[in-house]
Amino acid sequence: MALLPILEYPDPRLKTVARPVTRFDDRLRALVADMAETMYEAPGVGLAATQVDFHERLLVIDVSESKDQLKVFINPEILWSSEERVECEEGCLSVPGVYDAVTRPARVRVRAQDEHGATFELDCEGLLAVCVQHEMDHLLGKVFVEYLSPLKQDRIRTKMRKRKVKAA
Ligand code: GNR
Ligand code: NI
Repeated sequence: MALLPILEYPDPRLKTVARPVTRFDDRLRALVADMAETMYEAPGVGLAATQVDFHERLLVIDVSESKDQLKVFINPEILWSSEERVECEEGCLSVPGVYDAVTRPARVRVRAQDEHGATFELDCEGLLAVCVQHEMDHLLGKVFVEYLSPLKQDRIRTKMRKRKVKAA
């Protein structure tokens, strides 16, 4: 097990579009374990492979209070989205300290594979629905701040640059 470094916005690698996972092998299962460890340690409720510089369609989520309900989604697809929308205050481990409201479909039905290649479908609502959509955006190279106004995005980039200077 290992903690993986998390890329921070506006790192251009966060714009990479992930490729489908084709091999359900021990390497994949080790990556899933490392991503889960990294998510729990951060702490966060989700993590996409893109954020740890692996450009494969893979994400982990745990929205439970007890932090013992790990969900692994490999090659996820949204089969259905509700017409109903919901606004949620989102944050992102790749944009630390930034939280803002994003509106998305309230419920989604997702098809994905687990770390052994078995296909499953899951109906998601609440924070799980928000999180699945937020993570799937990462796999397409999209960070939640891209839903905000250009002015806000500019302010966030400035804030992140100052953070990086301080850390250096
Ligand atoms: O930890 C996280 N919390 C969160 C809160 C509201 C909406 C989305 C998220 S996902 C985020 C972890 C993360 O950055 N995943 O990509
Ligand atoms: Ni994120």
